[in-house]
Amino acid sequence: MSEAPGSHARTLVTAALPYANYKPHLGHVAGVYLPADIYTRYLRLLGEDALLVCGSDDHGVPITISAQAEEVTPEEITAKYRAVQREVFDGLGIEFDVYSGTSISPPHRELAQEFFTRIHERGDIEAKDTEQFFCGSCDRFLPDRYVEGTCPRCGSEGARGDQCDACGNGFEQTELGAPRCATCGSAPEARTTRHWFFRLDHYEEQLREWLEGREGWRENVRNFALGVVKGGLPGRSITRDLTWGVPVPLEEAAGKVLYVWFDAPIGYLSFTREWAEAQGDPEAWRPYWQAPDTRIVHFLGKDNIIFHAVIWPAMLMAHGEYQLPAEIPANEYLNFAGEKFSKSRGVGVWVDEILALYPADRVRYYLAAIAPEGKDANFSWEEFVQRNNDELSDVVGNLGHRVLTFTGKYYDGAVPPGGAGGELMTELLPTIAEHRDRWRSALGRYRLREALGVAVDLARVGNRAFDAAEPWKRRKEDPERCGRDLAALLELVRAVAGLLSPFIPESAARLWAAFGEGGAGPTPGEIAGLGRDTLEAGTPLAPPGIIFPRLELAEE
Ligand code: B3M
Ligand code: ZN
Repeated sequence: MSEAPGSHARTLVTAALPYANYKPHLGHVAGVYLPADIYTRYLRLLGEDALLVCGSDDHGVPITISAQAEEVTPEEITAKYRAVQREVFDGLGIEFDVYSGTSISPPHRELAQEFFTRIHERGDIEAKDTEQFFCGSCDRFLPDRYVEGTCPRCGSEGARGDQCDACGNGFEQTELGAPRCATCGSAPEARTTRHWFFRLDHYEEQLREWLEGREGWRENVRNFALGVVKGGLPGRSITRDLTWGVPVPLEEAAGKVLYVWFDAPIGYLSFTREWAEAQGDPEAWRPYWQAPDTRIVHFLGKDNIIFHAVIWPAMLMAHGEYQLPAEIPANEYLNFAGEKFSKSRGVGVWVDEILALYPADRVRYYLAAIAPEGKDANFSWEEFVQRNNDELSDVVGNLGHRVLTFTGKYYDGAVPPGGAGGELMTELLPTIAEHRDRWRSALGRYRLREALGVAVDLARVGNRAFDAAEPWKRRKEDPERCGRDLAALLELVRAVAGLLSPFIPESAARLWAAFGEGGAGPTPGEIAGLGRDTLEAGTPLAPPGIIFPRLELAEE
């Protein structure tokens, strides 16, 4: 099953490599980068060994087309956007252990070439003379998105030479209907050129068996991949007539490079190796990729499923030295006011824009609360403000504030005695444990929304218990009992801070710091519900003030 803890010793978490030609918007963040960060933080809270790797996807036609449009070199455009991407992720507290790029990562070229060579030597790559579109007026071949036309599978307009975004299918470009050059619009001619094809058909059986065995996987991922495999896998061209990319390691292929989708996933490996080098332990990457007790988890958007669940596993099967992906939690899309995010049409919200108005944790909170897991989600400014106010300010913030302030004021700013074994503690501890188990199970199944809901729900339980305990009355009638109640409520607040910490790490640490433990976050044992201690009586409290002030809707 896909529940996290268990038979593995470590987890390598990856987030899809964004092409180095765009600034990620909230849609990218919500579906891929934030979930990967939250999941990694969750594993670490459990005391597990986890590594989060990412970087930019620097090669291929998406980059050369953008470079041409911005009148800069591919090196310049990739450096520019890689820096932009780092800034976006930093701003949101998305912490990669390494954020590199496929054109700058030192081991990348050699690793990608080695993949090709090995697969070639096994007889799984074959050369074929093919017809490719060539634009007479631009005087060049038109790989991938240099050519557009009608999708041969679903009939949509605007399909590109390598893939249709509408149906997610891949195909050979000469299958496109009504092809035209994406640069100048003219109708291309077909010309013969030699290319190398990965014989995916050699892996059909193995892929089918493997996919059928992936029981805990999201159905959308498994069914889509199985459908592709069962539909039959034609050989797939993995070379291109381009100069930007990883050169094909064959003499007869001079002037050609590897298809970007062949080298990009190898970036996960290159970046892990780069991370190991930076640790001063060049071999440290091995257990994450080679040990049978490792788990490789790829976070991505649904348009990348075919590459990660079919082609990349086939590459790994052919190569033979690395573990296959353990999980592929692919997400749906985040729309903006019912429409797809679109830079050209100015639809959507960019990270720097929202961070200029609101703290990162409020953005993280809302995006996790509406995470596009089973279906597309929708961003709305009103809902962003409302959920932050109704949930973080009124439920979590209110609970933390009143429990801590009340105790601070009437119980000398320290945990009152008698909590352990007290009436309310006896009632609340099992509830806390039950919420922690649900939270843990939801995150183990990549259900961020559900896990976050459990954390907020625990805070609701706390607010109801505070109301029922009526400490404003009881402190006069039975101050010792009231003290025991407050000790139990403090315990609950601390648990809420722990459960929220992967989602809103900065604010959770501030809440946690109220208990005088330096904001270090809960210990793994506490989060896992194993051998946890209750707060000691007399522990000094440092109420943090208002952590979640109510938000106003900014002028648009
Ligand atoms: N670069 C897709 C994208 O940026 C692609 C992902 C690669 S993951 C190996 O949208
Ligand atoms: Zn042209």
